[in-house]
Amino acid sequence: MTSAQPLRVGMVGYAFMGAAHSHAWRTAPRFFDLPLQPQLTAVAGRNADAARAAADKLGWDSVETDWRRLVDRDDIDLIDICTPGDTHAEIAIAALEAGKHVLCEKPLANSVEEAERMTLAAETAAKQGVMSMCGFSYRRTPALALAKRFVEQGRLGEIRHIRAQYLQDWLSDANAPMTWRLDKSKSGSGSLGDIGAHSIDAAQWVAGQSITGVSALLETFVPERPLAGDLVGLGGHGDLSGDAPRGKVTVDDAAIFSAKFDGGAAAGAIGVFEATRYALGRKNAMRLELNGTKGSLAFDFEDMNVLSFYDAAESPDAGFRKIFVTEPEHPYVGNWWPTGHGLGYEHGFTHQVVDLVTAIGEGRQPEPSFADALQVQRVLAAVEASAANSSQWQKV
Ligand code: SOE
Repeated sequence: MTSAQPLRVGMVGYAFMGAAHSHAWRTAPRFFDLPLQPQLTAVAGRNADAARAAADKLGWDSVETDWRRLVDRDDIDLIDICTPGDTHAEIAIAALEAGKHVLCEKPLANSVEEAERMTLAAETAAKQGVMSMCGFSYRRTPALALAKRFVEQGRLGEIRHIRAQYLQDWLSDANAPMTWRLDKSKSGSGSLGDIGAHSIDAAQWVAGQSITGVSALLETFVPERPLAGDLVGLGGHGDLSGDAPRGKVTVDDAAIFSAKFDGGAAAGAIGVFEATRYALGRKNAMRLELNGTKGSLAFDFEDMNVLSFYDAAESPDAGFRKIFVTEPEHPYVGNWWPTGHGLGYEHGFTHQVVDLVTAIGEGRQPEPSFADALQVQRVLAAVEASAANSSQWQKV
């Protein structure tokens, strides 16, 4: 038994992300020494039976049918927001004002205006020791964290090119259902905010540079889809019977954009980004490649335990070296399995909890902060503005 003080968590939402977060809250203290001991105190969802079933399955002690109850409860220290983007601002601001720490899924909000209000609330709360973080979980993939370490060690030199792709294919089927991710009023945007936001955050974080301007193109390939019924997840089929109603897709299916980065004292990199859920055969190809004056790095989540590194100081025919990121000295890895045994998608969420709880315990601002996530939100808005204006260059 640990003697650490409890950190009593109330989670809102319990679908895909709620399940990933629940796993992380349970697992983190079993593999890492944390200054506070997470407790899965309550989960909130509007449907009492479904929320109860989720609580039993995912390991939560109690259930609420209104998230406001979590915010009001004295036995909750942190609110974990795993709901669609249209609810993030209201829940996060109410929680912060009630003195609860907040973990909020990405993208932070559905608009820059909401993200600004959330950031203001976060900065005000931080002065009282109440912390907040946005869930860009890929930062916690060991190979990407190692990539950042290499950049900080100067092993790439000055970064010239940043190439980021996030390729999935779960919407390729025109009969995949019309879930909330395809409804702009709920999700804010489509591939752009759902997966492109991860690429933007990861690229800026690994390179240590911010995007200053973009030129973009957005496309919606399938304008209507069968209504989802009770379906909330990815893929599957809606109601395909006869004249069953179809819903209008109001978000982008794919986004591409070029970008200019701010390199500080050095010349900034130029970047290309692509986010789509129509790349047949690509399941979760979250890829990032950086080319610098001394070397290059390449990562693909479909081979997530590998970081490829090209070192220009070596003989050119040495080519890219594949680093199997499973050594104890690699980020996060030492707390898991013996050398060579690899990690998966869920570990990013576990590491996210580790970093969040450690920062809260030490009274530090966790990263990415709401301010960091607001900057990503500004890039998303600039991409949309450019695409709406014939791809004209748009400053962030
Ligand atoms: C769906 O595209 C999704 O589940 C995203 O919402 C997640 O953020 C990403 O990690 C995996 O893909």
